[in-house]
Amino acid sequence: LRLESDLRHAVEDHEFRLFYQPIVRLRDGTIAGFEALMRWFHPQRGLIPPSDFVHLAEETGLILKMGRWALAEGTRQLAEWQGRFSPDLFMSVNVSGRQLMEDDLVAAVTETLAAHRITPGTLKLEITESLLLDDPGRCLGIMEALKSKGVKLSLDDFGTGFSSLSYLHRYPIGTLKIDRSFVRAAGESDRRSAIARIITLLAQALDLEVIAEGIEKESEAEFLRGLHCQYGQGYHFAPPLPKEAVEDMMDGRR
Ligand code: G
Ligand code: G
Ligand code: MN
Ligand code: NA
Repeated sequence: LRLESDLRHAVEDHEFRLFYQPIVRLRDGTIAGFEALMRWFHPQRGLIPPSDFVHLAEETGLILKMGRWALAEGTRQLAEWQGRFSPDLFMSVNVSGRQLMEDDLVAAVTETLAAHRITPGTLKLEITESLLLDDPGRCLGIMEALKSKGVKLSLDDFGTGFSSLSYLHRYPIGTLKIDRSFVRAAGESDRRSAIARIITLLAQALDLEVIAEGIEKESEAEFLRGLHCQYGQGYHFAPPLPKEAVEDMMDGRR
C-alpha cells in the first residue's frame, strides 16, 4: 500500500505538523490551553486529515513514532508559549491505545519533561474510555506512573464509550471531555442537554475539570456556561490552527 510506505517516511521527512485548537474558559472566553491535533502535509497529496491515517498508523504500529514526535513537539511548543504568553497555559496531546500501552511511554514523557521546562501539571494526555478496557491493571499502573511525573489525564469523547462509571474513581483522571454529540444543540434538544448537564454535574461532584467539545454556536456556549461547565472547545471559538495563527490570536491581532 502506497500510503503505508509514505507514512513510514513521513516522520523523518518532517511532513507532520501540529495544529492547536484553543480551549477557552467559558466564563470569560479567555484561552486556557490547547489541544494538539496532528496534520500530515503529503508532498503530492497535500493535507491529509487524521481520519485518513490514524487508523493505518495504529494498525502498522507507526503511531508509536508519530505519537512520540507529537508529545515532544506539543511540549516544546507549550514551553515556548508559557514563556511568551502565560505560564498557566496547558497543552493536551492525544494518546492512542497502543501508545499508552507501549513500554516506554513513561520514559518518553520523562525525557520530554526534562528537555522542556513547563509549569508542572500543564501537560495533559487525552485518552478514550475504551482504552481502559484492554488491560485495566496494566493501564492503571501506567496512569499512576504518568501522574507521579506530574502529567494530567483527560478522558476524551466522554459518554460515548462503555457504561461503567467505576473507572472514574479507580483511575487517576483529572478531566472529562464531553463528547460533541451531547453538546450539539445543547439547550435546544432536551434529551441531549440532559446528558451534557449530567456529565457536567458528575465532573463537579468528583472534583474533575470538564471541557465541552464541539461548541459551534453561542446558544450551546450559553447553555454550558449556565451549568458552570469550566471549559469549552469548538469552531465557535476557533478551529484547530497552525502555530502562527495561534500566536496572532494571543497577541490580540485577530
Ligand atoms: O481535527 P481532527 O480531524 O483533528 O482529529 C481527528 C481525530 O484524530 C482526533 O479526534 C484524534 O482522535 C485523532 N488525532 C489527532 N491528532 C492525533 C495525535 O497526535 N495522536 C493520536 N493518537 N490521535 C490523533
Ligand atoms: O480528539 P478528538 O476526537 O476530540 O478531536 C477533536 C476533533 O474534533 C478534531 O477532529 C477537530 O477538528 C474536531 N472539532 C473541533 N471543534 C469542532 C466543532 O466545533 N465541531 C465539529 N464538528 N468538530 C470539531
Ligand atoms: Mn481529543
Ligand atoms: Na473527542
